[in-house]
Amino acid sequence: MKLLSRLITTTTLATLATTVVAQNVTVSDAWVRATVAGQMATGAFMKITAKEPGKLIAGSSPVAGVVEVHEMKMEKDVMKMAALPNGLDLPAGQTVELRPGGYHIMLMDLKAPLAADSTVPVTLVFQDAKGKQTKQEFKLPVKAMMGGGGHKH
Ligand SMILES: [Cu+2]
Repeated sequence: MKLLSRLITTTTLATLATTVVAQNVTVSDAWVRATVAGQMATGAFMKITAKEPGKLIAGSSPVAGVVEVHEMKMEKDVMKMAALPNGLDLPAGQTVELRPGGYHIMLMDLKAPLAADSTVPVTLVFQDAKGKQTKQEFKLPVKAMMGGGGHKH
């Protein structure tokens, strides 16, 4: 896993807007929640639509020591979140929404606070049905929290 994230970090960076057409996936409405000093984790959210069935299996970012694909759900009235061990399924032609309170990309071990109106590079790793992996970097806009529940570890 360490080696994988190092490989991803050294991948050539592509400058991209928030709406991107990759080989297989389209990402739209992407954003990262701003953080305050001392906050060690935040979430990245977006809509992902895959042309062919695939998975979002991993991510990396220079601003975070660890990036994971997470799921958040209610369990006996308690919000819990956990990494998805097999990645996030992306059925063909269906838009999968990553949003506060649901699936999200977790940025942990943050190296500095993420200020609203800045951008954060995040590389996502997708895997197709044959197991082939593709990486794509996104420049995600940082936005202040818009109401709703917190996102705590
Ligand atoms: Cu999380």
